[in-house]
Amino acid sequence: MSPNQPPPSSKTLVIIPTYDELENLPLIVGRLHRAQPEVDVLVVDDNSPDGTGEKADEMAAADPRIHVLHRSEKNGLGGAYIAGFRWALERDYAVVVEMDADGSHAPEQLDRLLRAVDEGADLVLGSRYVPGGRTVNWPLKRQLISRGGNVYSQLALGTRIRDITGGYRAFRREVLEKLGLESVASAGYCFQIDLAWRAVQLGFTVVEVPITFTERVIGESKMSGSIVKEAAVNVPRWGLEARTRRLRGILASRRA
Ligand SMILES: Nc1nc2c(ncn2[C@@H]2O[C@H](COP(=O)(O)OP(=O)(O)O)[C@@H](O)[C@H]2O)c(=O)[nH]1
Ligand SMILES: [Mg+2]
Repeated sequence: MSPNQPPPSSKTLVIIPTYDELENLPLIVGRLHRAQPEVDVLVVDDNSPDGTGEKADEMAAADPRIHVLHRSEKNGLGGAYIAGFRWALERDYAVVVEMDADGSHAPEQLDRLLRAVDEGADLVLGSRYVPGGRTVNWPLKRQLISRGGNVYSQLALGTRIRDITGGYRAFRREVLEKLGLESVASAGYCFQIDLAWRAVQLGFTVVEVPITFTERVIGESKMSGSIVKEAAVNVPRWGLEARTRRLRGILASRRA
């Protein structure tokens, strides 16, 4: 990059999906704008019964950096992010960030992700499981599901990514343009695995940077058993498909 050109992170959109995060939303956006005053925010609300969507509208009316996308019903994290990504791609953002509303992803650490993008990474994963990364106050059950899900994914996909299920990430827009958003069907946490795996397979540079994940203090988690099941079924299938493709490639090149 030429020294005179602004870095990609100078045009960043942070997408925050919300479902019943009325108290958390102003806190997280306030922290974010204190840490990174230049970034725009898109709240994607699934018609939260607690009025998060109306709160987001109020905030957007008072601050031109804040935008809101309303969806009619609770439809999973994946659907909310896809809608947000489309919104971003219709505008001229160079970097798009995923961030939870509940404070688990520290806005004060966003600079780590953005720096890695500016240094050339295509997709930056905030990682709890690389040196320097950690979790705070996370119940043992959730830690086990998360660790287990990552080992499972590493084996099934043959990837070395340590934290492929995390949801604090920065995408260079080119990645979102090429991922094939229209064919992403994953709704829950396997959405995160799906996207990172697609980026790896397309040959994008995927980098992990350490983050501290802090369990929410306010509100409730939307994690459920069906979310775990969705990942458990899909991930080995993707691994098998990738291995079959590789094998076919080897066989075809031998025949040639
Ligand atoms: N729009 C939308 N946001 C959701 C949905 N499910 C979860 N979220 C948001 O996604 C983020 C992470 O969810 P959370 O329940 O904290 O998951 P956990 O951290 O894994 O327990 C939070 O900002 C939630 O409000 C959904 O169906 N629709
Ligand atoms: Mg959470």
